[in-house]
Amino acid sequence: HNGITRPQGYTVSYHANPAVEAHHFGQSHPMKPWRLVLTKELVLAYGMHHAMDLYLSRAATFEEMAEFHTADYLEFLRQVIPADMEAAEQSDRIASYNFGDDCPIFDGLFDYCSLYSGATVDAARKLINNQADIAINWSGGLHHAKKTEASGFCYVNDIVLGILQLLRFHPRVMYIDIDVHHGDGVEQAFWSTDRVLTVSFHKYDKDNFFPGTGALDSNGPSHPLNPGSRHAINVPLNDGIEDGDYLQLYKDVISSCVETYQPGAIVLQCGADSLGCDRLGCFNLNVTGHGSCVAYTKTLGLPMLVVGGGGYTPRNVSRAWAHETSILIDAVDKIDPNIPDTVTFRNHFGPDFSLFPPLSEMRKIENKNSKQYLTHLVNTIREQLRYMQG
Ligand code: ZLM
Ligand code: CA
Ligand code: ZN
Repeated sequence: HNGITRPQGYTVSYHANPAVEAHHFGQSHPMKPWRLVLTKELVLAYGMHHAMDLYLSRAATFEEMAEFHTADYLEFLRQVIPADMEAAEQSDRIASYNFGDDCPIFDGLFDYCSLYSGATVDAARKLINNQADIAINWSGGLHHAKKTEASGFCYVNDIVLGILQLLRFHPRVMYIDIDVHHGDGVEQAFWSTDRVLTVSFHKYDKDNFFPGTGALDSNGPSHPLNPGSRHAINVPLNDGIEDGDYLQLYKDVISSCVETYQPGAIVLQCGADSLGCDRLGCFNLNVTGHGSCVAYTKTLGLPMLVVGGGGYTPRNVSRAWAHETSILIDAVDKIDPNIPDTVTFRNHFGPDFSLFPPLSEMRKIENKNSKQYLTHLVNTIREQLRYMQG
């Protein structure tokens, strides 16, 4: 192998199950679980598995998922089949649980959900049992799912389940979300508690970008009797933000949050739809810029649960998550930025075979975030944090 061993002095666990990757949301649906195949192949080709503990994740049990979701919803998720989509008897419940074009009913839906959720729960348990310092599940990060409702390609909220595990041990957990969409499901799940601080960076345009929530002044229900009021931080952005500005903003916001909140653990959702050239996204981040946020978060030295999320240009999703795996095992300088020219990789990464193609230049979206606006965001959030302290 290529010399990646275990130089880190800390333990990284990697949770995956190839059974997740085989599921299909349907023709031309943007969510493609096979992007995980590409990610895993890169991780293995670079020999990163030599520096991590690999776990074949198991399916979360019904009871584990019922720590957040209702039994009614889970029971429906377990028994529904694609043909029910057209069947009149089920149509009321299908509509009320929000299944449809964004959240289709496909073969093996319940297995898919319980497998990606099991991996996040396993990862969280490795952290609380002190068997890992950093735990990774690229198949998780499905931040839109609600207690009784599917939303935005998400059915079961594995992140909420993972945080509930961490709360068994840590008094305070901080959640960070760099997916281009607002992490509404996680925010909502914890907005009545002061034991979780949620922070989402996202494109915000109330009427024209999903899910339409996450305004700067949306900090959870504000009431003197709600301990969770002000424990939601939102960083609403406009189109086209670039690496340098994003990283500066990320450091300014996250350092202030950590200083004030003093979390015992961090959950980082690494949605790769914030990269340039994403099919659904509208930012101009490069693989290196996205990765710098992961690298900065790692320097905080806290136990860290790292999950995936969105990402709709599969070759770039796999580039980002492979690069971020190398960051988490401290092996960036041992990774060849030229992807090996193998049969599988030729189709996806040719003709350049670069791990770091210039995404921000390939489909340039005008940067609508002025320096003045970004300064305003940081100042407002620091003000919010002062109020949060009481
Ligand atoms: N229509 N097919 C991000 C979740 C984003 C809601 C507009 C559905 C799509 C999109 C689905 C093949 C995460 C909305 C969209 C069409 C109402 C969204 C199926 C194309 C297709 O071609 C498509 C028939 C589909 C869905 C585009 N949906 C683009 N954006 C968002 C959800 C999830 O990345 O944050 C985490 C994993 N939905 O904008 C509509 C309003 C449904
Ligand atoms: Ca986000
Ligand atoms: Zn997204």
